[in-house]
Amino acid sequence: MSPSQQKDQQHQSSDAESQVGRLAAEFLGSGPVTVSEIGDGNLNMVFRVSGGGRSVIVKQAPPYLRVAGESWPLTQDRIRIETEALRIHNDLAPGQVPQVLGCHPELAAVVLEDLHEHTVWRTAVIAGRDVPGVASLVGSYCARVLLGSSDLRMDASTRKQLESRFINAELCAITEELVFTAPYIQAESNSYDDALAEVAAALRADLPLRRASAQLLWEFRTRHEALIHGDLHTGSILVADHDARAFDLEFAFFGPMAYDTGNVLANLVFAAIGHEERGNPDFAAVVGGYAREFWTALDEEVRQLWPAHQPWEEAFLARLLADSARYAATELVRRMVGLAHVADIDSLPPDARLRAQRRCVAGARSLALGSPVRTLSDLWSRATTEETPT
Ligand code: SR1
Ligand code: MG
Repeated sequence: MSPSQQKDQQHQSSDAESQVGRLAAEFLGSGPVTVSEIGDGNLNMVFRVSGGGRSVIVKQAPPYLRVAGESWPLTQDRIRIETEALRIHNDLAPGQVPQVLGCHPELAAVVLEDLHEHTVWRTAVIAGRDVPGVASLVGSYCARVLLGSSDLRMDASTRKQLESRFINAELCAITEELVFTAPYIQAESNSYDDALAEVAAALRADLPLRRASAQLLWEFRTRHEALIHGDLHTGSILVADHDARAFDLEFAFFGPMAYDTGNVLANLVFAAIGHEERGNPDFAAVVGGYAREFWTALDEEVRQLWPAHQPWEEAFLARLLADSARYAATELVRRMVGLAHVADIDSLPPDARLRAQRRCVAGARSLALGSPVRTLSDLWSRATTEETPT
């Protein structure tokens, strides 16, 4: 970069920071504010703005995908979608997402409460830090928002009108491409270690798995069941003791409930396999406990919220679990060979990483191609203990 380009960039970023500072000022005491960029996400800029002894978060969407730059334009309407989804999820599951303090659609920015004492759940889990109560809270969050925004609990006309506000075509297209399509073809966006090239080639040649993924893509596009988070994993949940808040709702749309629950479970599988391959079986067992707590809380909350005049909750729960396993399979594959990976696996030393990657793909095949999963322990053991081909 030339010195004049560097100067331009400094100007642009200081302009952006003063704009962010002005947006946040009304939520802070009078006096000077400091703005620091704290985000490392793929899509947006995230700033912490502090002043007068308080702080808030400002999330701003540039008109492109942050990690790719201007070569990948992306709608700024994603901030409106995220803001509305946060408000709706907060109504359905009070206190289980960050509070929206203000929204500035013209600047594609939302101001959020700063949960600075919380940690990203993935960070805590990788560090082997048990945060009590969190898995159950995530289970009850899923039950509340998924049932609450579905025809099971929401008036049909309200729900239909709401659905039209969450078409979210561009962000759904990202998921459709990166989760269900690219990992099974030779796509430029794919990225994996050389050592995994053989596994990636086997995935491309795996017709049954490709069929299963194509069918899940169809279901992702056509099952408009509830206002799902759309990217719910341990990296999009902030935690403190007995508190869990789902964040980053820009992928929200009316889609299949099992996409969210399957993603939570797959990301717990990454954590458990990561710990096993790191030589920490005890913490891997703790993570297995999280998966059970998550599903138990979800099951209990669904039964609590279930409408009395709909006598089919057993069938609903059985299908949700079986479909969660199928969606978990797509997440297990895409985080190994696709564009976006997970630190639980990528941070392992090379030999352990390769073993973990192979296990994730083997577990995915078992979930996607085996008989329908009927119990959480069946899901967990198939995903975490499947034999890898030698
Ligand atoms: C280019 S966006 C890549 C991934 O980041 C987001 O967090 C979603 O998981 C998406 O698939
Ligand atoms: Mg995200």
